[in-house]
Amino acid sequence: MSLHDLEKTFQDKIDKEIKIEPKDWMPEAYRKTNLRQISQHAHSEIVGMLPEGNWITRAPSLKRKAILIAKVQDEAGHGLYLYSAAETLGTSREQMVEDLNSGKAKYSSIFNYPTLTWADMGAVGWLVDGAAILNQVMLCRTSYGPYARAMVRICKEESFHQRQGFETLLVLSKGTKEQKAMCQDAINRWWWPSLMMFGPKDSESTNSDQSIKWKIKRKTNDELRQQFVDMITEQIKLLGMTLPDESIRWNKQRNHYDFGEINWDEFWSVVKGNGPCNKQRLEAKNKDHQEGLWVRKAALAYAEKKRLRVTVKVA
Ligand code: BYC
Repeated sequence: MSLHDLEKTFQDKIDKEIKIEPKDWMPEAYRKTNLRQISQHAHSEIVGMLPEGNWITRAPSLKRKAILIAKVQDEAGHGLYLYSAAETLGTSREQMVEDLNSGKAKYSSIFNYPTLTWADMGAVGWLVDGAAILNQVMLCRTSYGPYARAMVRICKEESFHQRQGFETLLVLSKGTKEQKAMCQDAINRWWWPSLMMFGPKDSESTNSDQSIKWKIKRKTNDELRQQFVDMITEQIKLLGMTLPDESIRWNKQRNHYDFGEINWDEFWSVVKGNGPCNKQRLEAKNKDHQEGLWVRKAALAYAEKKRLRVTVKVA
């Protein structure tokens, strides 16, 4: 088949909603775009464990500690499903980890902000996982099979994360004057960075047009961001708190909430490595990697021992 015919068959499949699988022919740019997005997504899950892990030893009760440990463990699992999906595109886990640790690979800007108080655990769950879930529900229908299947399971767990975050804030919002203030402060600090999670505005998004044509993305960055603003502006009423944006108001013509301008200079500065915690996150990842070497070696030695035992039995 000529290259033209291969490309046509490939696009026809996508148009007919047939998933692209690892052994199918695909344009090199489709492979690269998926690899870029899936590996960035995996890195975000893994780096995302750090700001939350920060509060495991300081959770206010045994119950809160158990819930937080479960959530952080879920994030590790999400990272692993996603690394496995990315590996089907012809790269190795080692290479991806090296790219993350060297600072070459991107991960979500949101995880370069600090978690200063217990209320941040609520705000991260409600706002950060809330933003993530909107994006990820769309990705359950993405055109690359292994990515779409990983997302189905991830979304089930993310909806638990969002609810636990909201419930944490709900308790604080009904608490003492100090707890209410802590709740409002966390919302104030996490609101704008959460809006930035959806990526640059559509006019600045270099990858969106092609990704939408290939149905890797089904909605644009601005469409998802608007959906998030509409959802959170309603949910916050139940907390009796406010969003730190005076321009939020219902727009009858658009049937959506209007909202203020995002600080895009801050967004790009964080993406380029100059956010409040970029350096700290990479240092932590590199330290963990070095300190975990004996665990990786032990796991490999155990796997090899098991393999030899099976070989002897078969023989
Ligand atoms: N941060 O052309 P665009 C979670 C980059 S983790 C950093 O619009 P695209 C959780 C972008 O990579 C949730 N960089 O890109 C875990 C591109 O640069 P390159 C993570 C960003 O890919 C633990 C450039 O800007 N979710 O749920 O079409 C605890 C131009 O952007 C960001 C995912 O990763 C950003 N925010 O669209 C709690 C979802 N935004 O690569 C929660 C999967 C943009 O060309 N990813 N950039 O050098 C996606 O859906 C898409 O990649 C994005 C961006 C919507 C994020």
